Amino acid sequence: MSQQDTIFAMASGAGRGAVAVLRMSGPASATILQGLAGGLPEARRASLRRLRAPQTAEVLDHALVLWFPGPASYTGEDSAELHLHGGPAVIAAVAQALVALGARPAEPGEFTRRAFLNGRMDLTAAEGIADLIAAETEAQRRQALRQADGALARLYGGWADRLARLLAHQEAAIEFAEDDLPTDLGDRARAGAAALRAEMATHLADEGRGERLREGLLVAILGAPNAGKSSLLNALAGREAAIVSARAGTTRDVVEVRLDLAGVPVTLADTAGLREAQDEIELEGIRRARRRAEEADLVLAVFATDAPPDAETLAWIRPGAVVLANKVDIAPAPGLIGGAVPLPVSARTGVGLSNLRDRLAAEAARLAGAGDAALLTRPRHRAALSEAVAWLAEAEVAALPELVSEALRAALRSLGRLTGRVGVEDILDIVFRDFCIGK
Ligand SMILES: Nc1nc2c(ncn2[C@@H]2O[C@H](COP(=O)(O)OP(=O)(O)OP(=O)(O)O)[C@@H](O)[C@H]2O)c(=O)[nH]1
Ligand SMILES: [Mg+2]
Repeated sequence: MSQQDTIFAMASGAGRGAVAVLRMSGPASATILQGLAGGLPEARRASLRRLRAPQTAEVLDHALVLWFPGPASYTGEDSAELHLHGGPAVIAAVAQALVALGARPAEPGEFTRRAFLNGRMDLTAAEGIADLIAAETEAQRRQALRQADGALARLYGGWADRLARLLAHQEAAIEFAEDDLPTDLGDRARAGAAALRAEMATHLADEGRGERLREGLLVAILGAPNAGKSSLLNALAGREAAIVSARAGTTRDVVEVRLDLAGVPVTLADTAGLREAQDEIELEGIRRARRRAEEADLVLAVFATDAPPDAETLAWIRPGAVVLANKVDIAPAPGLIGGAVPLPVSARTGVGLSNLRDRLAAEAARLAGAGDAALLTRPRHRAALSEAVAWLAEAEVAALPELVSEALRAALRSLGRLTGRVGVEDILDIVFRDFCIGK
């Protein structure tokens, strides 16, 4: 996978369409485009061209051609876009011509990888672009766009800059102890490390909201057989996704539907009714129900108003759980169930369902996303930042200046891995720029 290769790939989705966008990038882009379109069009302007097969000169398509000379392109390299007629035969013929002219099909993510390698974006922005393409809901789209725009790159890059400066001061204090430097450089480095660590710790204490928004929430519906779990799932999904019957023990497997709750993608899982079962299939269903409840971000504990609350579902009423009293059409909801105020609903008549939707949307907003703040979105971010925080803590208590230096350097490396810019070399530049040491 050489960066010297000129690569191409469809930028638009698979299948037939009015237009298919093919993207090319790499050092031979200009030559290849000349060979295919008979000349280089004006940069960054759409031009209508005949595309010809290199050997036979047969016209393959009439296409809009865009030429993006590097470095001011997405990848930073010379690149081009061909807006073809979107049929499979057109695409195949043009791809064949590109290969004949010396390009090769791109690997997954190779354009963005090149953009990163050419310094067009940091790693977190590249991840943001992947997330933007995968985004299914409004809140996901907003979070991904923020990240692709460099919100995390700026935050983490800013921290890395401050850290590099602290390290430079600390190194200077060691190297040039004899010279005419301020004497409290070491103390300042420690204080700076403490301030930085506090900011990072605040950013980390987000209860996983950014990660949850990116991945989607899992909400598990739990309750005794016949409580009306499957009926509620169907009501919320707006379709008959799960089988409902008057027989206790109807649902055996986990039945899942996807919902969009206030912009947060949610997987709502209906589960087997919890009880002391004999049947081995039902037992397996109940095991799965419990497992799903353990994994869930939110549990909906369902009780029927015409039956006493069962012990196991009561045990699932943990902080944050949503408690439902279903079937209020046949009996009134009790004021409290297991110490919690239940939401009165009827899956049959629809009473209380809009309250339930509002409540779920509020819970989703609480658990995932945070309006305008830039949140970390991947375990990778959390791991690297936690590492940096640990090293900063180390720097604050280290006994020797050299150890402070070591710890700061390690913290900087963690941040460097996070953004993908691991340069410790630039510290020297900062030393000399900040201190004018020597003559
Ligand atoms: N009157 C009334 N009946 C309901 C309501 N919700 C569900 N039912 C009935 O209760 C019975 C059980 O409903 P299900 O949705 O299958 O219950 P479940 O909790 O999924 O039951 P299992 O899958 O066996 O665990 C069915 O006959 C439903 O029609 C309600 O709000 N009011
Ligand atoms: Mg059911």
